[in-house]
Amino acid sequence: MATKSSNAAKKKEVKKETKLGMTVKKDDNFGEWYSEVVVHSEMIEYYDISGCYILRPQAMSIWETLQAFFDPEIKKMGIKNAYFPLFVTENVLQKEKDHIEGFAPEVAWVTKSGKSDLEVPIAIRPTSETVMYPYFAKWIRGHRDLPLKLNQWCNVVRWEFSNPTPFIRSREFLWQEGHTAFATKEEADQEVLEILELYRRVYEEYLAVPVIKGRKSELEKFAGGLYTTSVEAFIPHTGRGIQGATSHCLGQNFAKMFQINFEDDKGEKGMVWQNSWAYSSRTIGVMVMVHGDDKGLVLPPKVASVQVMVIPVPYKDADTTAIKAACESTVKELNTAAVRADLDTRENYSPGWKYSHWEMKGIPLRIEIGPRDLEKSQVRLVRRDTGAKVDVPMTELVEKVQKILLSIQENLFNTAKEKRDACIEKVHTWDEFTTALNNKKLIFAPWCDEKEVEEDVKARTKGDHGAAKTLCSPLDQPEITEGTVCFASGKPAKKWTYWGRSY
Ligand code: 87F
Repeated sequence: MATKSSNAAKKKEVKKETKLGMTVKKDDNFGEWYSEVVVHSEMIEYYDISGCYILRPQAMSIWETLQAFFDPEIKKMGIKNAYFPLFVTENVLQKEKDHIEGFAPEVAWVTKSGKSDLEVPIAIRPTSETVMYPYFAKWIRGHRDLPLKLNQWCNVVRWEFSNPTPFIRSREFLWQEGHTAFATKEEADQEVLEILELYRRVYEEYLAVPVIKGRKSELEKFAGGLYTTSVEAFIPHTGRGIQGATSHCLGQNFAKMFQINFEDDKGEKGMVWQNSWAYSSRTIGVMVMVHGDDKGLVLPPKVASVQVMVIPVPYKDADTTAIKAACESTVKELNTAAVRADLDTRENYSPGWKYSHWEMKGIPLRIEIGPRDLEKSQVRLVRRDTGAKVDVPMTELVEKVQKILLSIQENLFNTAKEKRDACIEKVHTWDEFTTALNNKKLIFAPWCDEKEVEEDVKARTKGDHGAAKTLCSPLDQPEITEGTVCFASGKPAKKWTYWGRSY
């Protein structure tokens, strides 16, 4: 039997834990809310180097789920995994000097081993073009060596100085980087779009985040490439766009720089056409920002390592043994049907405390089992996304749970899309543009597609919250009707383009 003093100790412990709940509302202070969610959901632990974060199992399992989707998909396309070194010499890095110029401040260097200076400093890869392409030049000789299609899963380091944010902008992050070389531009063009479609699926099918597939402007594209495509997401709470992933056609720029040549079937010399493409651990941050609420994290069932948490609800003199047994068999039955279910049997926490605890961690569905449920041979299901409760006969457990998980996945996407779409504002004039920008809109405008005009828009919108820029021109273009002019320059419009502030 528990003594008075040990009961008091238990209570104290519960109280201390209770303090770990969410204290900031998403609407009140988005930045603090985000930090609180990623830490309290146990995805992130802050580290003693600014801009570096520990990815805890809750985060890593999501990364692995996305990898388990993407990796087999690219293998079906004939892309093979490889691993290149983390380090690159200054000499090789400088080969890309025209494009690296803007990036140079972000490159981190190793200058010492122990107490002695290295003979030459070596850089830590910020991306691997310069690491890989000298070997592409070596490995590609004739047309039979093409296409060469490699991918690597790795970390990269970019010593960012502005506002580090877990997942979204960190100094070290995880990504996959694909690097491919073809004999013809047509093959390269086709792959760019195939990869972009996989990125759309990562966001929309797994993370339940709607994205726009589009092409980057000349100003926003990767300067080393020919053209850049991307998937763009939007965060309604901050009114900012965020680049979700990129798929570049590099053209022959790198082939020239690194002399990646081949002999075609007629014995004629040619230069390869290249692509590169990447998505990173930023995907997870976008998901958190889009779905999270005042109670904490909200996980789409497809990426939740635990989809269902079963919680026993023992009333004072209820048969706790029977309740526990029912909980255990519920978990077992769900696991057998490949539903990822777990059981919280801890006795030093009340059911109510557990409800908010697992809500904060984003578990999509909770099952409560109490004495009344046992009597009626039912369980109570509570959805994380809507809070809706439904009592389900134990005989229909698996079927109902599977159906609800699918419905949660669908509802998260639909809700996110509705909220995103409600932020889209079509504008035709500069006045409408600035008003929409101040109202945190995702702006859709006819544009003349001139670099100088985008630079001008940037300059004219510079302010405390950052300037407006193009996010992308959607691949799916509405018609430009006769006489439509650019919102910023008044010249004839060439395309419809999304504009806004961005991360
Ligand atoms: C930071 C420091 C040095 C971006 C950098 O997008 C170099 C760079 O080249 C740099 N930040 N970039 C562009 C990366 C282009 C490209 N690389 C392969 C991708 C996809 C994956």
